[in-house]
Amino acid sequence: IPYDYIVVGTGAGGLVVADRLSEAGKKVLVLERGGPSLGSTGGTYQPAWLQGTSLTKFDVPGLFETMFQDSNPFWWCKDINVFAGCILGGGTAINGALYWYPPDSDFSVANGWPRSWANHHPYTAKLKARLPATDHPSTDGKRYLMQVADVTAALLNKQNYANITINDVPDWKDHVYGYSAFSFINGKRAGPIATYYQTAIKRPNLTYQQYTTVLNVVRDGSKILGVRTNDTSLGPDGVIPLTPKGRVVLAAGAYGTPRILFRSGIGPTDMINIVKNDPAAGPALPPESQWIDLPVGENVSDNPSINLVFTHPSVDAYENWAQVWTAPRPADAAQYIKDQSGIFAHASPRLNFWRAMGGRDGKTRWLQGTARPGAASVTTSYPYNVSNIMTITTYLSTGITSRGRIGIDAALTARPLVEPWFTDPIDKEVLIRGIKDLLVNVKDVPGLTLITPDNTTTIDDYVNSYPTGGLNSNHWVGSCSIGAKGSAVVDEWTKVYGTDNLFIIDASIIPTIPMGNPHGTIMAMAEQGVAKVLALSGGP
Ligand code: 6FA
Ligand code: ABL
Repeated sequence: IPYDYIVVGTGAGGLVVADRLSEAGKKVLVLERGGPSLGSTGGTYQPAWLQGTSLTKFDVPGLFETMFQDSNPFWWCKDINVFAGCILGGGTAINGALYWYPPDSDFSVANGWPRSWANHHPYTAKLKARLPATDHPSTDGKRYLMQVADVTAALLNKQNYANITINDVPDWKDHVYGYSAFSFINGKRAGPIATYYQTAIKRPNLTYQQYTTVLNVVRDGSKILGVRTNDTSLGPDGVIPLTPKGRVVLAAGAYGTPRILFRSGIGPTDMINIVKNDPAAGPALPPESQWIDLPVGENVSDNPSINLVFTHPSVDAYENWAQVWTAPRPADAAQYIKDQSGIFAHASPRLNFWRAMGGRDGKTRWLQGTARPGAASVTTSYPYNVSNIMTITTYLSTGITSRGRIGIDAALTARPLVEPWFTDPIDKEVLIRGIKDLLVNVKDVPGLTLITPDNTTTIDDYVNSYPTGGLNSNHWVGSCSIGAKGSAVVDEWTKVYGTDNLFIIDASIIPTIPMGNPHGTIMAMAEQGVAKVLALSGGP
């Protein structure tokens, strides 16, 4: 105490930042509200069949679907009303770990990035060196439970899709499919926790404090003096100070970071007034003359997604993943314990595909598909064989024009205020057309049957009556967008406008939805973001 840099949050953004700042010799404090995840970080939560090993729920890829089927899901943030990980690694401790090297479009001027960000290649190369992707995560190099990939490939082969290794050609995203790629290493969840965190935590100039929630930054006008936490043993009123030239980097996620800003008097006045009315948070606000009006929480996007459920006689639905925690298939469990090979070395997805689509507004939107055994829900009045079910989730991706807003309610719970899916009807039109195109050849794949929607429901009706929350893809970006003064929250150095030394490096600064599931893009962004922070003069 005090610190050169205080990093708030240990998700996809925060861990990269913590590692690179400490590598540069800065005195760094990392604050995380959650506790351990992977066994290597002190995590211990495991099913009975893994007793005697150091493998946890978070380590074992094949336990991914149990994140949604557990009576004590302590890893979810309880004060964010969408799925968000409040644990070491954030979303990367609990996600499906689909991992894509970013295409150039993920950092293009056309997609809202400052020109100085366009050459992401050196930073993406740094990420790849630390965390290579794999599309064959089992330690024996074989692929398991691949029937869903074969069936989906058979469908796409009727439609002139090319079969590629997706991460070998990140910019090729039109009519391609390939095996799902993951951020797993040695058959286990890795991501930034098993890589960046491991080097960061060993450095004597880095302090890691878990189970500590940052409530707000403490500031005098534009100058940030430190952070206020919920732990009064860390300093008077829980406040931890910065060195005179010190900086704070917020990496608390697309919901967590805006809430910290609102509680620091930064954001739209309606949100700060909610804080003002809160008996605990209100008194910590700076005087109204120091409030900083920025579009925090606006410009939010997330992929709208629709599930299509099928059966095929070759598919092994793996009991819809319902047995993997309490009663896994014995041979598969034994194989995984022996050498981290087999079905448990994969998360549920098996194949991914992309195509480009034109809209009547002249814009191009990309459609992504993810195919997996099992299904979150089936709606049909016809009989079907539950042991043969599989899902193709269709996501609308880069190019979507719909935007929403996130904020806080009177309980200070972070939530969507305007849901971001289909606020532009053209997004919906394009997704419907993409689904119809995909389904044209179902009849040409012997044995393939669409069961949700069933054959009494049109695609238009299915999409139009889809429960809005079900459109959520958990890929929130844009709530603290990077961009030009006046319309954005952070500048090209990731510094919050109107402040001297407050930075943001997490999903919230990404201005438009990336091409694929975003944690690879977020880590590549963080490599570039932290390099810019270190290069910006005036710091420690
Ligand atoms: N992304 C992918 O690329 N592939 C996937 O397969 C994938 N799947 C999922 C998924 O299945 C689920 C259920 C969810 C929720 C997300 C998925 N994502 C996937 C998205 C991906 O995980 C997120 O986009 C990514 O993790 C976002 O990275 P960020 O760095 O922006 O934010 P995080 O939420 O990861 O981390 C925030 C951290 O800050 C957490 O550790 C949290 O505990 C901490 N924090 C929040 N508020 C704090 C506070 N006030 N004080 C201290 N710490 C705080
Ligand atoms: C992602 O990127 C999405 O954010 C997740 O929603 C998705 O997992 C994973 N990757 C894997 O594709 C799905 C599960 O497969 C479903 O069982 C679950 O109902 C859904 O997440 C919840 O959003």
